[in-house]
Amino acid sequence: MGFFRNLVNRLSNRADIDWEEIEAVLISADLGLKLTTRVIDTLQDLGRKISPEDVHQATRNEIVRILGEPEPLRHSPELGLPTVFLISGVNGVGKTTSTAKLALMLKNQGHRVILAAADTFRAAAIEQLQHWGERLDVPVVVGKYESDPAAVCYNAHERALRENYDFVLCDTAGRLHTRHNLMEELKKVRRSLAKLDETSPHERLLVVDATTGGNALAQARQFNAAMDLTGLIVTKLDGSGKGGCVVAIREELNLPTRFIGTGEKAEDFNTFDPHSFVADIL
Ligand SMILES: Nc1nc2c(ncn2[C@@H]2O[C@H](COP(=O)(O)OP(=O)(O)OP(=O)(O)O)[C@@H](O)[C@H]2O)c(=O)[nH]1
Ligand SMILES: [Mg+2]
Repeated sequence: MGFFRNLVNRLSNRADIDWEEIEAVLISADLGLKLTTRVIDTLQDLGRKISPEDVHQATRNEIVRILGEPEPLRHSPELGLPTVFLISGVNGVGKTTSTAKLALMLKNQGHRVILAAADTFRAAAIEQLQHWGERLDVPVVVGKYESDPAAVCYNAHERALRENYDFVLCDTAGRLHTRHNLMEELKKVRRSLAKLDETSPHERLLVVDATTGGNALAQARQFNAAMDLTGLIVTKLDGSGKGGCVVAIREELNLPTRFIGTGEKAEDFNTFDPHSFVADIL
């Protein structure tokens, strides 16, 4: 955040336009190379002395164009079957916390939510989600340590159908022995969730940490290839991350950001709104 302030600091007291400086500011905001190049082209086409306000305006126009309007979720519980979310991402990005935060948000909207502790790779991960479940008063379906995560998700889905839950949120592992194993496991989880409802999991969300910068885009490419993602949850926007990955990932992979995490507490979570995001990032 604070892109514009950063820009003014860098560009003030300069007699000439320093295109490299402008480029450096845009790149450091994680907005991606394509956007940066287009902004510079637009500014050069103006054919006059460039002010920080010009850069601000051109960047803003590009971001607004790329992000568009908020997108509705793919499935709504009014249709009668539970809506299933598969939450994935590399280790430590905030999957488990975001799953719990999302559960609280949906519960506060009056929905019945059930969680699946599908990170069976670490015993502590199961306990972590169970702990959240107790705090939020939301049931958690678990399996044994090192048991099949696809079975845990299937069981949660089956229980949701049987007991009329509106949402099933599946938390998954961030690390297995290899990244290849992780992708294969996620594919298997996805297949098992399709057994009871072929349109499930309706939302396949990747969690990315805004403070990891350009890495988020690389992660999105990899998970999208394996999982055909439907969107993102971007966490740690309260930290040093600029959040530009939201724009870069939308531009390259057309993946909308659905939710954002802005702190460690359960309440620090919101539906993504492009308009307020633009205001914040600039
Ligand atoms: N400041 C901040 N911290 C966050 C946010 N989301 C998660 N965290 C913290 O990030 C750390 C990791 O969160 P987890 O939810 O355990 O991450 P994970 O992706 O489930 O991690 P693994 O299961 O190990 O892969 C915890 O200390 C969280 O409190 C956020 O939006 N802001
Ligand atoms: Mg976790």
